[in-house]
Amino acid sequence: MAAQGENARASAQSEQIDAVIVGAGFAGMYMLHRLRELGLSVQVFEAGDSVGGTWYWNRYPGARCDVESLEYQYGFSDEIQRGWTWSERYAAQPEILRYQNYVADKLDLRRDIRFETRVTSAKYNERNGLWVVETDKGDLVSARFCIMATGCLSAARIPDFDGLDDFEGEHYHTGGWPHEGVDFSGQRVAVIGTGSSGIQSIPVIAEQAKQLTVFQRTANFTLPAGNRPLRPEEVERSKETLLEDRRHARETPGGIICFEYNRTPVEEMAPDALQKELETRWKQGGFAFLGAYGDLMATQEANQIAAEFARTKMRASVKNKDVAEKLLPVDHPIGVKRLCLDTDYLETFDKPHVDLVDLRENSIERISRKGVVCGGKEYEADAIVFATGFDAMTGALLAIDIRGRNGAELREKWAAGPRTYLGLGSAGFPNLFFITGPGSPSVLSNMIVSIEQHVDWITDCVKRLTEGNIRSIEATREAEDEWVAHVNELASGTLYPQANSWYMGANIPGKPRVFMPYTGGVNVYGKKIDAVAAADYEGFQLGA
Ligand code: FAD
Ligand code: N01
Repeated sequence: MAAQGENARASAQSEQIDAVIVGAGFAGMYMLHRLRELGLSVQVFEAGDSVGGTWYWNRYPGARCDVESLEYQYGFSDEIQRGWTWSERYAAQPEILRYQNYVADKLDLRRDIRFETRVTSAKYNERNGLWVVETDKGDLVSARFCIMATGCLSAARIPDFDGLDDFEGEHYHTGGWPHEGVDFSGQRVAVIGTGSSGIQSIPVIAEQAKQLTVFQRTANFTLPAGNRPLRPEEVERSKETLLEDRRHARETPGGIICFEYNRTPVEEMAPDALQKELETRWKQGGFAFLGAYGDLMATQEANQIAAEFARTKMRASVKNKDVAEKLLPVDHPIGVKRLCLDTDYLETFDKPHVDLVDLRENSIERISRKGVVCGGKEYEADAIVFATGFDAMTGALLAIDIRGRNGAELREKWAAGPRTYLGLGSAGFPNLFFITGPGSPSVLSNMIVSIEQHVDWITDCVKRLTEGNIRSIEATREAEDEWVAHVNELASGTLYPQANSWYMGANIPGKPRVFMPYTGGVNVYGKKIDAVAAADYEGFQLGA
């Protein structure tokens, strides 16, 4: 009850508005726009000094999207999309960030965003039904709605290596790259991590560095992205069809339409047809490969065929046969960790100044003053790049002290894994929404499609509450329990739990091993959340 008293005092002193949004990436920006359209007073808080989220923070060399640019953009405004022209099949980080700034200008978003301000706590005051939000800059704001647009991949993480403080060189995390860039010319560089960020940055860093040592714990499936400049006619065509295309994208499992899934199971395909399908899709580049046949992601046996095809291609890309074998993923099915798309990643290891250290033989013991120590050997480096990923999906949310009814802590509630209803709300936390929260398709999809799906749903919900004079909406325990069980059951019927992935929380020591995203697809999920809304928010309790 002390927390209640504290909250009551805080809300008496605080600025009062309709809604707080935390985060100004793609999600927070669009949410702000939609709530303003409803005539609500809104305050966005963003830790960075500008908009962009992922694309503001991840400025490492080689950073670019892996969903094609023509699909990795907002689809809610014809005017916005017609005013922007993408230059490459997969846009590089600076271009995506410029696009986000263009949207922020166009919609005049910045005036409601407080930058360089991190939200530290959000506490629900049951007496007046308001959220009291506090920041590291001393802001205290009360709002009826609190919307977390904090991102699934925004809590960058450097593992707790002993000795890092003693390292005499510079170190960087890909997810917090210096804005002014880094010049590695003439330097010996160590890169730790070979996920998407490592695989994108290693070839570019190798072009500059005098010596590059890559520390690989798990080899990943990677295939050529097939990046290229976009042809003017395809850009123009996309401008004519984008809004219609986006409607179609919502009807697909991944929110992507640039390739089609072949529904035929592998055993029904003739060997030459199968080979042709795999070859064509490999050449096409991108995620099309995972749609080569119907059961590729369904059974171990079927998956193994595509995995072996990929390994053969990967092996052929590296001349040094010993190194090639080390770069081959052998401990997980293809597609159950995010597939990596690269430009000359494997070929980089044939360069005389690039070395691979396989951490499956010896893990990193510590960081020394001079470099990285592993297997009793010190690998000297002038700079270390941590491409070591994120505390994904829950990290940014649980970094905030979020308390609901009776002062209950979200951290405590989620101690054994996140519990949400539809990935949008959590029982005991009224009027608190998550955009692309755990339990929704989120990271298994084109994220912008999923973001728009959630923002539109939340907007309709807020409209229903305000127009209906309803004070609050809150997931019921029963609906939440059923949803959590459903998400787990779906995941356990797939190959996903077979990998030590960040989807499972496996990259963070001590994090509960739970498969966090919803595997049923954007299309199926969209129908479910629409049906819930149509049934006047079935599974939620609406408070008078
Ligand atoms: P973010 O962009 O992560 O924004 C969240 C914002 O919230 C951040 O700016 C952060 O500073 C802020 N924030 C968090 N906590 C607080 C707090 N307590 N107080 C104040 N501010 C806070 N997805 C795809 O679909 N396709 C891709 O090609 C793709 N490429 C990616 C490449 C990289 C390098 C990475 C890391 C991710 C990629 N993703 C991709 C996923 C990407 O995160 C999403 O596509 C999308 O950008 C997420 O937008 P968001 O607004 O939800 O979150
Ligand atoms: O992070 P990751 P990321 N010692 O977690 C290793 C999106 N994204 O930033 O696999 C040694 O995938 C870790 O090893 P292991 C995309 O969704 C997209 O690369 O845990 N190594 C792994 O190799 C992606 O999936 C793009 O065994 C350690 C690496 O660090 C997500 O963001 C580009 C270690 C981390 O890989 C995250 O990608 C970039 C330790 N103690 C990101 N701890 C596009 O292409 C971790 N590692 C669009």
